[in-house]
Amino acid sequence: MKNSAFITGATSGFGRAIAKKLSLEGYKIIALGRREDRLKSLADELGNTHIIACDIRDKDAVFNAVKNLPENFKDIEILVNNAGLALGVDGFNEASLDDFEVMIDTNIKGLIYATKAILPIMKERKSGYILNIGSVAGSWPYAGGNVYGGTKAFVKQLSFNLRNDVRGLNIRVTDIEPGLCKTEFSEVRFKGDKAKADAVYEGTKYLSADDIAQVVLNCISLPKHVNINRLEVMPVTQSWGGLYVLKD
Ligand code: NDP
Ligand code: 8X3
Repeated sequence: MKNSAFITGATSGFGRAIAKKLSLEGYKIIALGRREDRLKSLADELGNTHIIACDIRDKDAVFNAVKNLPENFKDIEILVNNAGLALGVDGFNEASLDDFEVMIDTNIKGLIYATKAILPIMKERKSGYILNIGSVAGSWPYAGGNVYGGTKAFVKQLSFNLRNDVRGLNIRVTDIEPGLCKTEFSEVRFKGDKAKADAVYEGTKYLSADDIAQVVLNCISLPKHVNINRLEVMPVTQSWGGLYVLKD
């Protein structure tokens, strides 16, 4: 049995697929998310899984959960900071400030809480790998991407800066930046409007959550002296739209 892999947002999409993939590789899984029923069914399916049903925005809950990990799950080698969401595609002026705050609190502050709680364990063990799930939205602007893209640009830059701060500790850091992938992401973004969510993926070949889980596993499987700094992954069907020029 390998060490523990701590995965945030493990109730759905990438997180769930990554938990399954790493479990098959022999890692013990620590799975965090809000939907406890889903965490329980994941644990039943995988075995050797410790579940943490909490909101990543709840700083005390995150720190307490890490502090109170069962003894045999304390050897965290892998942290996948995956929990996150986009809300809406409105322009900045029309979009809801509450939605902005949820994205900032989850994608930025939640990621900081989990990393701050777990990094001392990796430092102590002088070994670890932090994989942050960024997005193409952190590099490439699009209409309605405003604050969501901003949070993912933060994830990228924090990942780079973290690399400097863990120098000498034998800890790897990678920002994985997926493009179009069908998960519950768009249902969340369109607040349960399934028709709008489905339209995002209609008529094209998108990535699967398992593709991203495989990318995570590929990174982990590289020799320990190799650090991928950022890894952008799109389906072949996705490319850039070019710059927009307003004409009279
Ligand atoms: P899903 O909606 O399928 O999964 C999101 C996961 O995040 C769920 O497990 C959810 O769990 C968890 N989560 C959300 N908010 C919280 C919270 N407050 N506390 C704890 N957990 C939370 O989407 P994806 O799998 O696609 O998204 C995973 C990550 O990938 C996100 O960071 C997203 O921004 C990013 N991403 C997605 C892309 C895509 O096209 N799908 C592309 C690029 C990046 P629960 O609701 O149970 O709490
Ligand atoms: C998710 C990908 O293009 O919808 O981060 O922002 S995108």
